[in-house]
Parts: sequence; structure tokens; C-alpha cells
Amino acid sequence: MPRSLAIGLIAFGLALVPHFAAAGDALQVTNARVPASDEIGVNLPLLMTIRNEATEADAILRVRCPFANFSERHTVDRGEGAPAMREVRSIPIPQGQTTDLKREGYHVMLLQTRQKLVDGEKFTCVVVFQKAGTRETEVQVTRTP
Ligand SMILES: [Cu+2]
Repeated sequence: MPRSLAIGLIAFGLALVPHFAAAGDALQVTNARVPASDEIGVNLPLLMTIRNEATEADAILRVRCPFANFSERHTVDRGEGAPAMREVRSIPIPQGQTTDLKREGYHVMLLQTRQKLVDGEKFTCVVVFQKAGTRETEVQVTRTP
């Protein structure tokens, strides 16, 4: 390949990077956290805040964390009895809003933890959004999430 063509291709590639970064910034994940636990093999809620400034609604499809075997998306039903968690296909992330995942509402449930989780530890989890795609998200272990 002629040298000038190679340089041109590299410059073209670099020019694309800021464009993709700007598009991704329309959806921001912050304050992702999971409660500390001395037990192994338990189920723990993963909570986070999602700001969606994109032009359309989004949804959380899947989450994967290195310290849990599985995850589900949950909502909480309040009927006549005690509130009960129920699995849902996806967690809706409305456009132009800030969505807080909560124990008493939509949240991600991490199933079968593989290790103890100590207050202050940090992990990288992967959150897959329907529109925004796959996001690596830092998750903090907290005593009171
Ligand atoms: Cu749950």
C-alpha cells in the first residue's frame, strides 16, 4: 500500500472516533452500585442511574458482572399482598429522562454471586442497551446502596 494512502486511511479512522463518542454520550450511566455481602451464592440488586438524552427511548436488555453467574431484569409488583419481584424482558429507559433503578422498582438482579463483596471494591460490568449498545460500567460495592 502506498504510504500516502496508509496515512490517509489512519486520518480517516481518527476522524470517525469523535463522532462515535459524541453519539454514545447521549446515554450516561452513573452511580452503579451493589450492596456488600459476606456470603457467596446470594442474589443482589444492581442499582444505577441512567440519563437518556438520545432522540428515542432505550431499554436495558442484559447485564453481565464478573462476580455473579447470572442476571435478570426485575420489576416489583404491588398487589394486595406483599410486594413481589418479577422478571421482565427489559428495563425501559424513557427518552429525555433520568431513570433510577431501585430495589422497590425496576432493577437488575445479580444471581449466584461467586465471591464476597467488600465495601469500596470496584468491578467493571457490561450493560447492553437496545439502542445505545454495550457499555462497560464501573460498579462500586457499597454498604448501604
Ligand atoms: Cu430483584
